[in-house]
This record gives sequence, C-alpha cells and structure tokens, in this order.
Amino acid sequence: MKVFVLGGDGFCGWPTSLHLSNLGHDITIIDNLSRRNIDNELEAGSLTPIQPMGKRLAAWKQTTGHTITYERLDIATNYHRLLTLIQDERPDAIIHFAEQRAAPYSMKSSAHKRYTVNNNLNATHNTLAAIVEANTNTHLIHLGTMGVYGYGTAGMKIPEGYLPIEVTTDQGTKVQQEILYPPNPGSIYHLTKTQDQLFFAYYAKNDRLRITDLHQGIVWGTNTPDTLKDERLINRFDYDGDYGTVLNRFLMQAAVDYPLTVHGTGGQTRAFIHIRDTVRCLQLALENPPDNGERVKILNQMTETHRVRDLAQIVSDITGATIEHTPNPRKEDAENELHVKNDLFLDLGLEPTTLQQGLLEEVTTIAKKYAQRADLDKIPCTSTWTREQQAGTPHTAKKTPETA
Ligand code: NAD
Ligand code: USQ
Repeated sequence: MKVFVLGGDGFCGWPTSLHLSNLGHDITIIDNLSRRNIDNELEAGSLTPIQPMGKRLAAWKQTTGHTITYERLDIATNYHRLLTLIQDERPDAIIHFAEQRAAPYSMKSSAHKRYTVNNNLNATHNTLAAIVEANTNTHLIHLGTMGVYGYGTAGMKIPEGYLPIEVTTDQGTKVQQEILYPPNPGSIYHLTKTQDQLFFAYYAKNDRLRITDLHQGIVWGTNTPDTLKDERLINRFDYDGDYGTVLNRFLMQAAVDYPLTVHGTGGQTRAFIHIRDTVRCLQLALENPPDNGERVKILNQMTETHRVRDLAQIVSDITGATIEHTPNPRKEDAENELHVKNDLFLDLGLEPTTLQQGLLEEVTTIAKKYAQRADLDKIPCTSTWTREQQAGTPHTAKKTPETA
C-alpha cells in the first residue's frame, strides 16, 4: 500500500515508518521537524543520539534496500501542498501522528496553549478536508489518546470509544444507543484530542470517510527490531520535564542516580504500551480498515495499566533507585482506578510485550548506555496547570515557541 506517515520523524512515527516499509509498503514521511525545533526552544534533547532525517533515510536504504520518501511540510499551515501531495500520490492510507503531544508543554503559557490548539486542530482538519477534496477514499488512521476518557474512576471497564446508553423517550419507551464516551480532557493537549474526535465523527458521517482512531496509552521503551538494525536508525528517547513520559523518565532517572520523581501520592493509574506493540497495532489498523459509511472505528491501544507509585517501586526493585514524592505540578486526581477494554486489538492478534519482559533490557541497553548524554537540569517538571501552582513552584523563564 502507498502510505503517508504524518509526523514520521517522531517517537512513534519513525519506528512505524520503518516497520511498514520493511513489510513492503511504499512510505512517504511528512514532517515539519517542529519537535526538533521544540527541543531547541526547551534546550533539551533526546537521550539517544537521533540522526538528521537525511542520515536516517540513507541508513535505512543502505541497511534494507528500502526507500522512504520525505517531504518537509507543516500540515497545519500549508494546506495546498498537503492537498497536492494527496492528489498526486493518491495514498491508500494516511497515518496521522503530527500533533504537539506533550501535556506539560501545552500548559506552559498562553502561547503554548494557543500553539497546541492551532497546530493540532488545523493539522487534523486540513488532512480530513484534503482527503475529501482529493476524492481518494484514503483510509485515515489517527493516533488519539486514552486521556480523552479522563482519569476519574469510571466504576466500569472503559469501552472502546462508544458508551452504550439507554434513554427514555417522551412516550416512555426505552431506546438503546451508543454515544461517543463523554470526553473529560485533563490538559489543553488532551482537549485537542477530544476535539479531533468530533472532526472524525462528522467526516465519517457526512463524507463517508474511512477513519480509525487509536486511543493510545503512554508509550514506553525505545527501539523496535527495525530501529535496532543500525545505530543511525535509533529512536528518540525523551526524558525532560515536558516531553519525557513517566516510565521512560523513571528508567533514565534510575540510570543517572536521580531519585524517581513521583508526583504527589503516585496514586494516578495510567495505561501503557511498548513502542514495539505500537508499531504492530498500526500494522493491524492498516490491514483492517472500516467500510465507507461505517462510524469511526475506535480501538484502545494499550496493554497494561499501572499506578505511578507501583511503577516507581518496580524500577526501584530492579535498579536500587530511591523514590521521591514531589508536589504534583498538574491538576489531576491524586488516586484513580482504571480498567480498560482492549479486546479489539487482542482479537486481531496483538501479543503484548509486558513490563516484566522489557524493563530490564531497557534499563541496560538504553538508559545506562546513553546516561552520559543526560542533562540533569532538564529533569524537573516545571510546567504547572494553574496560576496557584505556578505561584508556589520555582519557575524557569518562559519562552514563546518558535513555531507560534
Ligand atoms: P512526537 O512529538 O515525537 O512526534 C510528532 C511528530 O509530528 C514530530 O516529528 C513533529 O515534528 C511532527 N509534527 C507536529 N506538528 C506537525 C505539523 N503541523 N506538520 C508536520 N509535522 C508535524 O510525538 P509521538 O510521541 O511520536 O506521538 C505521536 C502521536 O501519538 C501524537 O499525536 C500523540 O498525541 C500520540 N500519542 C503518543 C503517546 C506517547 O506516549 N508518546 C501516547 C498516546 C498517543
Ligand atoms: N508523572 C509522575 N512523575 C513524572 C512524570 C509524570 O508522577 O516524572 C505522572 C503524571 O503526573 C501523570 C502520569 O505520570 O499522572 C502520566 O504522565 P506522562 O507525562 O507519562 O503522560 P501524559 O501526560 O498522560 O501524556 C503521555 C503522552 C501523550 C499521550 C498520553 C497517553 O505524552 O501524548 O496522549 O501519554 S494517556 O496518558 O493515556 O492519555
């Protein structure tokens, strides 16, 4: 299949591009390198030595013989270039990773909130509008987030996108229907993902577009079999206070003898998936599109749930790291239960990589190996959710995103 990967230079997009290219698909990466520019803005960087795009693609060609094409393009602002590419290339599928994805970054200042909203909503809407205008029947696969459901205790297993409800009509009859699970975003970033859902529902209904929305949990790990083929193909590993996600941060912190930074009580329960499983899920989603006229196909892309304090304890048991409970810079429930349905991917054949299988390998092959590249000043989480938290927390100077 001909596949466009929007955001194919990023943490999930790069290994997905390699995985699909290795399977024989014709891949075009579209990326404006905004993530690399944000690293410049934050004066932070990947723990792993990621290579410039030209070197990455040359290494892939040299190692496997496969060619991946690359277009540098901002899909949120350059609609006509995106449209022309879709019209000319007529991709069978577009995989859309190209959004600003860090909740803390989205909360740094009004400039960061506005950038995240403008970038994410326009990126998604431009893609939808272009597929309709090009009339290509392209299957759109979007990376959404488990965070659209919110992190209150639901008291039930979170369904895959749709909540069955029963309403009583004026005549007193009971009617059953399924509605989009009520959104409950916990950051401006998560808010953009809940808005994306409405775009998808509308375009599936009005234009009969084929759309899959993957509600992904927190991705951990670094490499996949493809990124391991050559060190120049190595994947990104974020550990800084804005982009580093909790489990990878703990692994890195353990490797540099930094106390594990548990926010508050650490009673927050979240969903997780290994990057190796992410790329397999994308393959399964590509191979199993919905039909035209079908509602948006929503799958929960996660394999395990854990409490943050339990994760810290697991990492501490493996490495001997100490654990520190820090004031929580976010506005979120201190404790929550989380039970999630993920039957759709399991039924399609996903065999999850568990924490037990992958953690030790990650500590030794990545976190320890590249520990000398770490800038410890970038570890603290300084982005706060509210004015009150901001007033109570020591703060570094705020900057305007180059991209705003
Ligand atoms: P990332 O920041 O590493 O990658 C995103 C890529 O998109 C970057 O290379 C960036 O340069 C590009 N991009 C952003 N805006 C663009 C634009 N307007 N035009 C062109 N390119 C643009 O993020 P990631 O971790 O790979 O996440 C990818 C997707 O998966 C995101 O949509 C994110 O919300 C979702 N997701 C990620 C995680 C996770 O734990 N990393 C979990 C759940 C969902
Ligand atoms: N946390 C800590 N200590 C840290 C970092 C985080 O206790 O050092 C806590 C946070 O307070 C939060 C939890 O860990 O309760 C998860 O934080 P995170 O930064 O790992 O993940 P999150 O902000 O939810 O965002 C990440 C990705 C985002 C994706 C989301 C999936 O950055 O793109 O959408 O995971 S999910 O969480 O399922 O919504």
